[in-house]
Amino acid sequence: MALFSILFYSACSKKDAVVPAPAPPATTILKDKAAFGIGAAVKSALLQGTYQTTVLTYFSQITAEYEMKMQTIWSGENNYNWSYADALVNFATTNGLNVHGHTLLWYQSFPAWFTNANYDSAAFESKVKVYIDAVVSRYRGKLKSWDVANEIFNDDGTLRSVNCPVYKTFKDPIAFYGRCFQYVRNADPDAKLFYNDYDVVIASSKRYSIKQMVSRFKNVGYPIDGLGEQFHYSINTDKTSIKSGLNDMATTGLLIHVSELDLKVNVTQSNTYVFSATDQQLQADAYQYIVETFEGLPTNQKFAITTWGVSDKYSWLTAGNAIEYPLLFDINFNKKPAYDGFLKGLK
Ligand code: 9MR
Repeated sequence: MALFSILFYSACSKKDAVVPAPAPPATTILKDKAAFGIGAAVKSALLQGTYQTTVLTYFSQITAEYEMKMQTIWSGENNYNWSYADALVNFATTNGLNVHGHTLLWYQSFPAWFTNANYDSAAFESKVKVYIDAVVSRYRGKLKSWDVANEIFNDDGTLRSVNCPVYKTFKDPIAFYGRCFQYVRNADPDAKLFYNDYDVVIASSKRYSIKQMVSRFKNVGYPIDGLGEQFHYSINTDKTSIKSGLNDMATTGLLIHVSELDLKVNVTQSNTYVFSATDQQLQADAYQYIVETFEGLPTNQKFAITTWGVSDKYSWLTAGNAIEYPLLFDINFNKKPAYDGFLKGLK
């Protein structure tokens, strides 16, 4: 009887073995293949037609290109214009997209009425706290993460002083930023809080200052969960720096966000530039390299990769009529080789 059973079951399993289930086709959709967020910066005015379909098909999260900046929302001391930010957040909620909030504090985005008031440090901070409370609590539970502060350092690691209202007002700007991270945490305890900047992987002095700030926050007890590196680079950006810089950022143990990725191809800014097949392939290779390098980070630190826009047609780099092709989709929303490079880079 036992022998019969063995023979019976082995015959069955042999039979099963010869009819393998067909392997599911490998997905070609970025958000489906990635184990982390795939983001796009969007503009609410463009969210219709093919632009909207492209966002919904390929991406899992969005960043507002300008709608959630202080200059857009804080129209007067007691006046808030929520219409643009609300539209984006409602769109995301309806369609199951995450929203990355960008950005609460940015030297370029303090409204004129605020900077013209020339507040002393106490008034400055209490107004900013009111703003943070209003914005962060309005979107509490709807946003997954916030860039709390953006671009506070120069590439040489010093604090940005030119046109920076925070620098002008505070003896110790870093301590002010730390308290702001705490205000955001208090207003939405579940949101992941990021510091965001550009050139982080290629400018080692800036990176060092960011890491020092993170250590200081940790020592004092100010909350911070992640670092964003914008990644506005080109097909010529040094790959060794990309790898060593990203790995160095990850030594903080924080979440890492490639937060504004785009890669220029017309590096000499020529008026007669033609996007050749060679450059299309170089761009695809560069996207692949960045995604592969990001994939090499510890699993629990891979927050998201966000491209700064969707189609080459509406990139901030082409807005001034420059000849550029920095994104994953061309002006007709067709996938570029860059898209395939990105896809190949995903594990
Ligand atoms: O791409 C954004 C552009 O549409 C806005 O007019 C501009 C000012 O709000 O900001 C651009 O986005 C910037 C981002 O917020 C911070 N990093 C650099 C980005 C490109 O300038």
